[in-house]
Amino acid sequence: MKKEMRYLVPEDYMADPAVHVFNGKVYIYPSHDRESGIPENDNGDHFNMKDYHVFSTDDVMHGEIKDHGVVLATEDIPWAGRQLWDCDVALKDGKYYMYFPLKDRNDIFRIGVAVSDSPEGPFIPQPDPIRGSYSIDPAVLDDGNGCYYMYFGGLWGGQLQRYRDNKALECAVLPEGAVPPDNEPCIPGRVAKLSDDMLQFAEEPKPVVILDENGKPLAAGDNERRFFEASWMHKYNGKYYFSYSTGDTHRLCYAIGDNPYGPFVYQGVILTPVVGWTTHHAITEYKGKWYLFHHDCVPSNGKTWLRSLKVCELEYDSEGKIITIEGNPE
Ligand code: FUB
Repeated sequence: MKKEMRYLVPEDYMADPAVHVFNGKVYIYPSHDRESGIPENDNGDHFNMKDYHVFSTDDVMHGEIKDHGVVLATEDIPWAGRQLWDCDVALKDGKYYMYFPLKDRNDIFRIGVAVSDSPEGPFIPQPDPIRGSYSIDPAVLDDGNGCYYMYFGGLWGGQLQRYRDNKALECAVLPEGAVPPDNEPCIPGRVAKLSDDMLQFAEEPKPVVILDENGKPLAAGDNERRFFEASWMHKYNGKYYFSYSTGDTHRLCYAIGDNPYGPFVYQGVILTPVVGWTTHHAITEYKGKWYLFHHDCVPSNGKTWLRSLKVCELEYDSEGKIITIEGNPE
């Protein structure tokens, strides 16, 4: 389906939106792309971001998008190496917790936490990353019952292939093959409940298993459906919708489960490929309508590391299936 699309911050490059409604307003927490001169590679070194802005609005499609300025920067983070990638923010007991992936000084991605009294920041970072954290793209679900869950992980430059059972491997392993006998399961994203103080994992991260129509975990070579990065979780009619990017096939897909841990059953494509390499999103309800926040590289003429934030409406059919949206229709 073709949709009315809006570029949200045309004056700058922003990507990877996380979006929540706090105090009756929509708050957008994107990555802040910039030109750092680093050549493009499969490790994602060209995504060399170093700070975050926060934006807010009370009219998603047509209202003013207010820029609250820089709310966290690498120079403020005691353990920082490089590359501030996709973040998310959660509210608990009047405090706002920003979760962010950043490489430490050994060039290993960890997930950090920064705290604020306001959704507009500034966010004050904790001295160390979350114990036992790894990889990228944290997305936090407030389950509405006092429990918060972090979904995370990303392949290739996101380093998820370097871990099995939450332990670092000596050598990264990317399984392959979509058909027997090589149909190894794909590397799953991860989910972990957060501690009561929101600053640590309350448990060892678990795999986010996505099943196909036959009840089998999606295979590693099933590149058009398997998890790559960009986890997001939302609830609709009491079900848990886990959505994600397929990375090298450039789709946003989703799977549905009955609880925050899954398993989730694959459903289909939310957004067809956009101009650019990465695709990344947030799904949020506001004033009775659902929105898909995402990004593309049209304004930068296809420079994959200079992405622009977009939004359009998202709709479900009568059975709760998301109606597929065309990324960049002609
Ligand atoms: O912005 C850097 C990385 O690109 C994100 O962490 C991924 O999800 C992809 O959008």
